[in-house]
Amino acid sequence: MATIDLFNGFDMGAAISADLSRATETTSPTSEVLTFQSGTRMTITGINLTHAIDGAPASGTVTGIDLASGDPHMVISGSSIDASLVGLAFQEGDFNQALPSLLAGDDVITVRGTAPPAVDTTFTAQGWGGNDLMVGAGDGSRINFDGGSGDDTLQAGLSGDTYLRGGDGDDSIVGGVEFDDINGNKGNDTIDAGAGPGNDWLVGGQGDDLITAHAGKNLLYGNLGNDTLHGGNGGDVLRGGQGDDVIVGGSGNDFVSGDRGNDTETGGAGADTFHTSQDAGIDRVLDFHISEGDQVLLDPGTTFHVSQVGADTVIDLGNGNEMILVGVQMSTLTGNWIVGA
Ligand SMILES: [Ca+2]
Repeated sequence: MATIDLFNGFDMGAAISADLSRATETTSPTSEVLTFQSGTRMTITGINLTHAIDGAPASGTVTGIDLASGDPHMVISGSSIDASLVGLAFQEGDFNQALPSLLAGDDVITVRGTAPPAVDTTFTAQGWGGNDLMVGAGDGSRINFDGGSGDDTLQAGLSGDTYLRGGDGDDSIVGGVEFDDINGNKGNDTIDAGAGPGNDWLVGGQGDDLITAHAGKNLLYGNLGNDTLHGGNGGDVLRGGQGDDVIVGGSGNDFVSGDRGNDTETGGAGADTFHTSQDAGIDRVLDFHISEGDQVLLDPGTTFHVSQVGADTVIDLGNGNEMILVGVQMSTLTGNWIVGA
């Protein structure tokens, strides 16, 4: 496990491809201190290090790297990789090539924001392999996290906007106060939009995902798998995608669409729109209240037939596709309760 700290806007994705021509270097079996032509200074620490004629690490074990160039810098400690992999990256002129090896394990990656007054800085970090913990600490920055493979935990923390990607594995992702753009990607992910009315975009990706929003007008999309979506307060757009989904709109005027599969939908308080179509499977709406202004929305050209089946109103869309308004008497449905066809 390595511990990685990124300070003041260090960009793990781009910053280390610069000029790696060495101006000075000091080597020993436990360290290598390099100054590049660009002025960047790097300290490599390790065990039994040897060094090639061109100065690159040749053998031994690299346990840490401190890459400092003025204010933005990165400190890696607790790593344990073959020094030749770092040396090879040097020879290729691209230190980034060493990162997948340096960060292959279960790492703790922390991005540290700028001190007030806040500076609009973007942090970019990747977890690569392993089950990583990625944390935003501080204020005034936006962060761009990619967990990579493994079951990762991403915690935005910072007050700025976020772009959070879970990658492979069963990830747990928590957004920040402002706008969050979150995608769990593969695996069974747990996504929480975090505090604040950020009007977030929350996508589950593949697998069976749990997505929870809070205040604001959020977009929740379960995508593939059997997903559970909670919209929280505010008028949200909730789409289940494929699979059998459970959707809870919360308060506010929500747009709820189970999409494909057999979905269970609850609009909550407010005038909610329940969308269905002729390939939507069998969807059950648990709280259709015409008194709240709830509506059923159909695609243009949809053909349908409405009937009372026991205690429920059933909208038959043909070919086994139905929307069931649970506990609703058809005789109470008047006015524009069903629109769009
Ligand atoms: Ca890792």
